[in-house]
Amino acid sequence: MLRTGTLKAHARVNERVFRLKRFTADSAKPEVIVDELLNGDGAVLISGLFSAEDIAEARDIVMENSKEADTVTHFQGAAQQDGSINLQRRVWNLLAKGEVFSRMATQPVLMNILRRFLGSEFIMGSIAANRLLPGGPGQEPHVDYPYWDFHSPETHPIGLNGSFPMNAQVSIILDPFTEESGATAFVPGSQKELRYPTEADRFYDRCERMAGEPGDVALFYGVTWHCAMPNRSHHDRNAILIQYLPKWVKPMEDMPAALPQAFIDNASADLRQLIGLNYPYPEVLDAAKAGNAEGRK
Ligand SMILES: O=C(O)CCC(=O)C(=O)O
Ligand SMILES: [Fe+2]
Repeated sequence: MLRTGTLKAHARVNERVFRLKRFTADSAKPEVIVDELLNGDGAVLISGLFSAEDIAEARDIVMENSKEADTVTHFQGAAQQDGSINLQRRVWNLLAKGEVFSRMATQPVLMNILRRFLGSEFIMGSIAANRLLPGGPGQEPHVDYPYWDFHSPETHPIGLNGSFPMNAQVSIILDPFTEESGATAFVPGSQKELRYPTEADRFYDRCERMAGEPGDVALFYGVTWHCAMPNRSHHDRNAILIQYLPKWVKPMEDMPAALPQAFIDNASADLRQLIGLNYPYPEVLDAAKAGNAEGRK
């Protein structure tokens, strides 16, 4: 009896369909997606933006660059304490690690949505991979940079809320994102009130998953409560995580400092914008070209 009951319960879990609105390159109209991010669930899935070749190449580079667990990570305090932190690995500064990542960062459908969401001169704050090995740990439920330390709201301006966006997150899925493999969990609608989630929010009871196939993109507003979940599958769970910001938010990765000069010299107009070269503040104004540099006229 007990055994049958267990099997039935297991089958139901496997059949679960998650609440995540799905779009294609054609249906992902900027005004529709922006409304979903601000006023809907806070997250969407877009398919068909990347070729299988690009996804395979990106995955190979991530695997090659994460043989050791030797980079900084975030929201993994529990894993640090229980000794499983080496089963999740980050690869930072991806623009320097393969041309495929420049194509991913500047994907035209995403660029169009982001121009509308974050302002036409938006920048990229980080492009990194998150690899969860089999048995890898989940993260604490959180909100993303620049709100990521909002567990201490007094360090931010009084009255700060999520009514206008200072972040958009893109996860390019490189391996099957399932409940078992640790697909990112999120609470639909939680972006409407800027808060760092607490135990009382019952995150794990309420969460849905950004489930998807390799090549799918999960796009979400980073004030939506979310986290990577434990990888209980037998395969690695890789994703490219791109953080986009308005032009005036201090980026998380110092890309101009981390990239070779030749990369910067040859960067396309979109990439120059993304790495912050169109809005070069702070600047040593004592050394800046003399004359008027700002104003309507
Ligand atoms: O990899 C994931 O599923 C999410 C990662 C994330 O939310 C983060 O690192 O801020
Ligand atoms: Fe996050």
